[in-house]
Amino acid sequence: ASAVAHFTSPQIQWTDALLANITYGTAGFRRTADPVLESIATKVGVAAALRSFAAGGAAVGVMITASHNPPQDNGLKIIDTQGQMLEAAWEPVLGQAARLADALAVADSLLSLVDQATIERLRQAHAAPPGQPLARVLVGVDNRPSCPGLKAALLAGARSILPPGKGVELLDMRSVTTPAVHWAVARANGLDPLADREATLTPATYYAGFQRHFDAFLAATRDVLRHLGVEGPARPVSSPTPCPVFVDHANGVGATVLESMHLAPGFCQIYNDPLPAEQRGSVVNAGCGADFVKSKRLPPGRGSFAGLPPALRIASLDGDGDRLIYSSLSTTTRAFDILDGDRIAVLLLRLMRSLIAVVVHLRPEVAASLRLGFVQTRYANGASTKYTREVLGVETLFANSGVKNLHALAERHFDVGVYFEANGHGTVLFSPAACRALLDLAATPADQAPLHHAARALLSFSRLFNQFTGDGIGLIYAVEAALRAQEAWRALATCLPAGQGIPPGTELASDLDVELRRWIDLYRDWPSHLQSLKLDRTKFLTSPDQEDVLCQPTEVAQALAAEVARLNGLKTRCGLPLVARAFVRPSGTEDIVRLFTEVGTADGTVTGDLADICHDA
Ligand code: 16G
Ligand code: ZN
Repeated sequence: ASAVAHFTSPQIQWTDALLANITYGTAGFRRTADPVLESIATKVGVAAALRSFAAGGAAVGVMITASHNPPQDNGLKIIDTQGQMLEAAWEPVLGQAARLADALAVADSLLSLVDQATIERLRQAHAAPPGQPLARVLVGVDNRPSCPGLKAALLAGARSILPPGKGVELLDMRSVTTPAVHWAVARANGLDPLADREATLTPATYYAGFQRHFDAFLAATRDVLRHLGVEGPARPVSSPTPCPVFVDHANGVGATVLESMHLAPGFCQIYNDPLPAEQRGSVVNAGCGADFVKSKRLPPGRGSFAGLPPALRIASLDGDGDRLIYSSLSTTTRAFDILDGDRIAVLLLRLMRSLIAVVVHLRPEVAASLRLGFVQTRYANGASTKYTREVLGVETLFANSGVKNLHALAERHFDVGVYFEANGHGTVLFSPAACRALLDLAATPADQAPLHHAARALLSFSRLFNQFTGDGIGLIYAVEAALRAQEAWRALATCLPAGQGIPPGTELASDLDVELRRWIDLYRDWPSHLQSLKLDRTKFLTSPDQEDVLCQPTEVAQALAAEVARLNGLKTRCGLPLVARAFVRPSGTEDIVRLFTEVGTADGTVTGDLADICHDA
């Protein structure tokens, strides 16, 4: 309890209303950045150091960010020793500790997280002479004005578990994106299954890897095509392209990172209004960024389009760089299409499926190590599910909202597990068997082309995906890679097994506008609607494994089921049976209840918006 002073603050009135909203959820702790959050930060510091100490000194991370929330908010999230979200069993205890004002009670509560032997070791460590650090905590922050104060409180908490000199090693990663902290923690603990030799433990090398793997992927793609005698313009992508992707960094920490990266000329351009770096944190996510685009269905704000190309491909990050939403904007007509997490997943699945098909055709025995699958949530548009299941033939499963739920399911079921939330959180995971297969395949001697080139392409593409949580910047590279090469790989996947030559016109995408349109036209979203209802969320209870099944209040569950059943019995004006879906669940991050509704048609075609299609209903 040596951090007594930090736990309690006379300014805080610990009212019931305040306490009710302090819980450690999928987003960690999140609220207005105030003395309460500062007090929570100290407790999180203690918990992170304790977790590391209990794990024999393995690194544990803490990210200070409120992601897509407004500038005046902030939050804290612990990153566990495996680079993933905090072990679920710690969440309620951490929540309980955060709600306590009394320092000794806080210490007791946190110590209840570890076993008696760990407490005994801690006691001995206090008496022992200085030596190796016994706990390691990595700390990253986004660019909000409240970050420095919260970081100081967090560090004070972390240091307090052991005396200086024999205690806690603190690694300050400064302004970084959330996924970079996940990666750094995993790396520090010796985990990064697909890492190449050049990667060292700095965020700069981590980010630089994306450009390198992107270049290597396209080079290998060109090599496969050249080997098979396919001629195309195959313009080197490192030279200026006429069509850069416009990055909307949400004025978040992604901006700082992008400025520090050596981006290939012409690859991307910053979309947002220019602001001095020190002012950005005060307007983070305001009228721009992934969440704004997805939930408001509007293009990110920008004063003027003067000097911009007529058609823009925009990639919107969120404030801490772990989400990505693409969009397409005509600067002349203002026509606007959103390419959300569902659609990003579809694009990646499409390319991944072709890459795997080619490699498996050339080396059939790897098929068992490269089983591809997809995980989404029930917020995914039904048209995307229909597309992945019926057009791509990819097994598609549903998890509850929250990255940790999708991550766990993808990890459990597939070798190559793509997971995405509609809101843009997602990545591709590779099982240990898949990693071994990818590394083995990539070691195929150069004289065994095209397998040598195809395997290099698959490995390089795979390295664009953070294995611990989705990385918005890495995903931009993955999407851009897919747009440039998907047609080539699709042709290879179709022609090679059929023993046919590659059609003469096959080439790396030479026109990204055409590729973008092709992506938008893969399927049409079914009309859907997401509403926030200002109801008491504590009254709503859903089934633990199926968040779309409401258990309480039973009257609401019954009324909703009856309405969905009624809609499902109806036909559209053209006589097509309706496929309706609706569910309510309490938000895990806001004091509201969310209502999702969607109407599609059995053959997948829909016309008009929800109001129109339901006109007769
Ligand atoms: C958190 C989750 C996000 C999820 C959202 C649901 C992480 C890193 N973030 O932001 O994945 O979609 O919560 O929010 O897991 P809701 O419970 O308010 O609908
Ligand atoms: Zn985020």
